[in-house]
Amino acid sequence: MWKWPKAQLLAALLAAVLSIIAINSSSHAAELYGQVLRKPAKISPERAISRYRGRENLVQFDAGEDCVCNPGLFSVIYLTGQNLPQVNIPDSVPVMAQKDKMFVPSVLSVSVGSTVEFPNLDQFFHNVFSYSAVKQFDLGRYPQGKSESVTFDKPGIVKIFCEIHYSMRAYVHILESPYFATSDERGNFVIKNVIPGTYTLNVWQENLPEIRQSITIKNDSTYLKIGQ
Ligand SMILES: [Cu+2]
Repeated sequence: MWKWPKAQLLAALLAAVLSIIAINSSSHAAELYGQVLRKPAKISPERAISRYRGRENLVQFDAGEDCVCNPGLFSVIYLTGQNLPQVNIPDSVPVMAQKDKMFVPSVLSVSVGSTVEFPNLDQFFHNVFSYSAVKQFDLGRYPQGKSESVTFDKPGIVKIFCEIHYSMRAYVHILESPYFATSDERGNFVIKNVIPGTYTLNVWQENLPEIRQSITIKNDSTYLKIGQ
């Protein structure tokens, strides 16, 4: 049997160890977290009633614990730039349910290529459709316990409606970046496993101008307050 000369073997081992250390340090990932503090866009009371039936009082900023929130309370925060890692489709299927005549959640962000389930959890029929340029579809009417799905294969924003209940409205954000999050109703968000570097930070919120600014992520956690 051929044997490695001792010195060569040691050198090979050392090279292997060094390459593992290099991989680990270059892939050291950071966390970007923070809070979006922009107030939702103001809409007239008439529009609020038709669009957020039962949610009129929640157009204000201070959402309660049991928030049945209107879409304007949520933000989508995402990083764009050069040399982004590939998006990965998680094993868990993203869901936008129909519950109490609302889409829940009313703002959903997913990786491009994701398939979203739209289960009906109400005791009456709903329908899910969109005329958005990014994805046009109509899932027809279906009863409680049924679910239909849509695969979103292009990036962009898709507005979602129900043709039976005019007040139902939601947004699906389809992202090409692996670095994104939807804030909770208080604006809190976390984006994990970001490779340090300089990116463009994008912040979307319904009916407000989108924020775009440069951001440098270092090796540790970065906390951000946006829009105050
Ligand atoms: Cu409906």
